[in-house]
Amino acid sequence: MIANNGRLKIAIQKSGRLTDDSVSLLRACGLEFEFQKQSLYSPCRNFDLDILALRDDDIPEYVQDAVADLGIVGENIVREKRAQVETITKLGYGHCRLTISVPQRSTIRTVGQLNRKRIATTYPSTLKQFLRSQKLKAEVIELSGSVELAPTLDVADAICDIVSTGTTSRMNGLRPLHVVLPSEAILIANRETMKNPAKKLLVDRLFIRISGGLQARGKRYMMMNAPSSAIPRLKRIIPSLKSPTVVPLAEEGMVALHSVIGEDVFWDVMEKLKRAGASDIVVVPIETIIK
Ligand code: PRT
Ligand code: ZN
Repeated sequence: MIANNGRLKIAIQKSGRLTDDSVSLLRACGLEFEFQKQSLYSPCRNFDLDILALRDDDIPEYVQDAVADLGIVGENIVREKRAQVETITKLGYGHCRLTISVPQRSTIRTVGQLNRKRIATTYPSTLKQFLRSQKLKAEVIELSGSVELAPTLDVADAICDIVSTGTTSRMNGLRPLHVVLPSEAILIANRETMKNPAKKLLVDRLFIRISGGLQARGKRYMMMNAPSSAIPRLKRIIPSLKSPTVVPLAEEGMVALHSVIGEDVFWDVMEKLKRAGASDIVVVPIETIIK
């Protein structure tokens, strides 16, 4: 049932690894709201949107059942719950991978050798689907947590669990064997919401803001002065998305060049630009890029 007050509802994780980044993402979209972990609803003051704080495991189903129109949750949870929802976009945070690992001393070296072995997991559905796809018969042992302890307790020969830095695995004497599913936070939508013109309009407005922030991520805006004679040289150095904007300056024979640049290459490029004749180089952060 879609609540009919016309406002969108977006579900985000109440308290956990995705919470801070999800709140920051919504704030970066210009949304004004108080977010309190204790309260279920946080209404936005300047957009027809209410934020619902929920356990991440419940989000896919609540979006599927229209308790919320939208949700931000790990792809791993959406897959595991087999939720019938629409994925709108990946969000670039909460990166991790659902991984099959075995004890360091295990003789299992290939996925094929998992046949007839015991694998402990909190992701039974995704694991079973993977085993079927590999035509493997293994016993899936469903646990509710602390999966990494299962081999030590001799409850399992392998585990299938979320890995991020890999520290937990290493500390428990496990080595990765196979990545079943790479995952990150994604924005999902209820299918009926996307067919409702008024709600779809709100979703589109929100999506433009979110993708603007995603486009701007890792990019800076760079401005510099240079003699016009240096333009061809400078243009070759700047790996911008489009050709840089060139603006004439009041001083005869001088121009200003503006360009978007990736922060990963910025220092290298800046040194080259200086050597090629650029001066007064100013670099500023970009909040959003609307295409
Ligand atoms: O209370 P609630 O049910 O909402 O939260 P939760 O405790 O179930 O989930 P939470 O907050 O731990 O994770 C939310 C989402 O973050 C997950 O569904 C993933 O999409 C994503 N994510 C990213 C992770 C990790 N990184 C991660 N490292 N989820 C879990 N982990 C676990 C991992 O299983 C391991 O046990 O963190 C531990 C440390 O990982 P390493 O490899 O960095 O040592
Ligand atoms: Zn959870």
